[in-house]
Parts: sequence; structure tokens; C-alpha cells
Amino acid sequence: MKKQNYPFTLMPLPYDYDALEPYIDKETMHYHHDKHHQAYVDNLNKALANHPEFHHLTLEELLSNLEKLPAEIQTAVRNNGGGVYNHNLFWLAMTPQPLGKPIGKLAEAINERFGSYEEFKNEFKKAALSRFGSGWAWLVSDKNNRVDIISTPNQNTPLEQGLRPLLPLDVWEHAYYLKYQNRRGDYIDNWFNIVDWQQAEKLFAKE
Ligand code: MN3
Repeated sequence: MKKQNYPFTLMPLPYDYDALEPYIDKETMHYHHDKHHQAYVDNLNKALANHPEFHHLTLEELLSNLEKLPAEIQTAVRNNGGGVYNHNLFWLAMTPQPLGKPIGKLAEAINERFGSYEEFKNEFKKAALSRFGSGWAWLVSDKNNRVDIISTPNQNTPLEQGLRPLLPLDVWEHAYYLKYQNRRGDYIDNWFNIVDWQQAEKLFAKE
């Protein structure tokens, strides 16, 4: 993910809008990326417009230091900065050329923590299904390179908890409702087919 600072711009999709069919449909990708993601970008820029002292900060720096921002823009930056950051990661976490399972050091870490890839998937699905309302499920790693699964409400990021995001799953209804309606479980099962494990491994290996 390219490091950006103010004014933030919408990251283009790294593949065509229909590239993730049949698991994620083209219409959903258009609304999700062109409307929802764009709105987070616009509202983040609006929140920061009158605060030039923060214009040199990257998204990661803003989101890792929310408590240092003026109280009146903290919520807007958490919601919209998180919205920009999480969706950037989300597009990169999927690929039309999936490997099908974790690789390298990350595969080892997942097996160590969860026993197997299948068990990891069960736990991840549980976290994604039990997120009440809108939010995200995540595979994350901590300072000691131990992996875990968490879920966050709204657009909150793992950065706030000092954790490194490796794999995000958007479980807001806007991510799946056009194709799956209320069937969040089917969306999650299908999503595993297009996970970019190479990208997750790259994030895990990053110093
Ligand atoms: Mn979304």
C-alpha cells in the first residue's frame, strides 16, 4: 500500500470490477469502491482541511495516534481515516489469482496458533459472523509476531490496539447485501476463495 498524506485520494482497484466474480459481483464492487470508499476519502479530507499541522502525517500515523488529535476531529478521523485505510487493505487482500491457502512463515504461524488452516477458517468465520452490526474481522499479528483473530466495530482499525493488520474482512452489509442479502455466512465462505495469501504473507514478513 503506497503511503499517502493529505489530501488523500481514492486508491484504484488493483483489478477489474468483475475480476472477483462469482464470489463478489461487479455491481457490489462499483458501489463499494466508487461510492462508499470515495466517501470515506472525501470526509477524511474534510475533517483535516482546517488542521494543516497534521497534513504531513500518513494514514497509519494518524490512526495509530488518534488520542493526539484535537477532540473535535478524533471521531471523524477514526471513522473516515479508518474507512480509507481498511478498504485500501481490503482490496489488496483479494485477488483473481488466489493460492487457496496460507504460505511461508504465515502458514507456520497460523498452524502454530490455530492447529490448522481449517481451524483458522472456523475461528475467523465465527469472529466475522458474531460482529454485531457493522465492522470487520481481522487476522493480525502482535509485536512478537504472534497471530490472532480479532473483530472491530465500525471502521476502527487494529492499529489503535497496537496490532498489525494482515487480513481484513469487511462485514458491513454494503460489502455483500446486493448479492447475498442477509446471508453473511455464505459471503464469508465464498470470500475465502479469493484471499490473496501472498499479500498477507508480505504484510506479516514486513519489518
Ligand atoms: Mn466497506
